[in-house]
Amino acid sequence: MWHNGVFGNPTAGSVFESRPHMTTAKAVMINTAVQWEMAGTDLTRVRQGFGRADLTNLYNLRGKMFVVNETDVLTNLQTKSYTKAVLQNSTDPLKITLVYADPMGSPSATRARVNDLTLKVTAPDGTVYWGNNGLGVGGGMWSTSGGAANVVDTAENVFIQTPAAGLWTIEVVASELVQDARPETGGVIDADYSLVVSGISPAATVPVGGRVTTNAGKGLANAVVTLTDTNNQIRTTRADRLGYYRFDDVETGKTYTFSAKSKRYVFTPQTVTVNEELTELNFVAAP
Ligand SMILES: [Ca+2]
Ligand SMILES: [Ca+2]
Ligand SMILES: [Ca+2]
Repeated sequence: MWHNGVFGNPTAGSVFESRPHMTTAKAVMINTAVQWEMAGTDLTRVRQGFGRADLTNLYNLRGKMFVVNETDVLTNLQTKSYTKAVLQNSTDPLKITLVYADPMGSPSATRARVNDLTLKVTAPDGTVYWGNNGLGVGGGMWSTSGGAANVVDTAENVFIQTPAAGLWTIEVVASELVQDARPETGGVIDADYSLVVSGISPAATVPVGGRVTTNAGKGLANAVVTLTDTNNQIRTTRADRLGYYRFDDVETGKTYTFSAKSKRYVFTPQTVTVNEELTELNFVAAP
């Protein structure tokens, strides 16, 4: 499925070249597994894990999914935020899974995990769900709100059986990075992760904005900013008196070219794939 680009993912020449990261394969399996009812002593979380892997369910959800395949990176205490829409007529549960690969732990440590990434989900009405809260030992099939950040597990889930329609905010927080988990950036302690969200509309909209300034950082009032999509549909907005501009309702998962115009100044257009709210898509005039 990955090689066929079923999740809107990039692919390569062969099935060996286009593979998801291990954490993504794990996150997708957990996310789309079918749980048994928690009943008696046989089907507790300890006994069933996150349920039975279900490829049919995975395939059927492919158009209602958002997948981060270790492409986003955090340094200590940074947060990455995603906004995803649950549609009015959706009958799917909202399931969010974060998986990260932890550096090797020490057998003598009291806690096996080394780094701590954390999943926090905020409903359209502001209710907060922390990863794995209500899902652990003695818990049920679905998340309970409130609680606290999970500091133990390297797989964190938020499962909402009947999610409210509207925009949900999903945050991945690097609560504690003590060891490098990304050798590709030597000398920098950072970590990547996989995030799988199912039960959402892939066409969620988000605001995109930023500031238009001179080379010296002075905001350019009334600068005209243009957004062009791949079908050459154009939207235009004007910066306010401090140079800030904003487009509401930009469809996510698509690539746009943004360009700015202001008298006497020249700006380089920017081509961006919008996957989340952008607040700092800034234009600085050429000197
Ligand atoms: Ca955590
Ligand atoms: Ca690194
Ligand atoms: Ca990695």
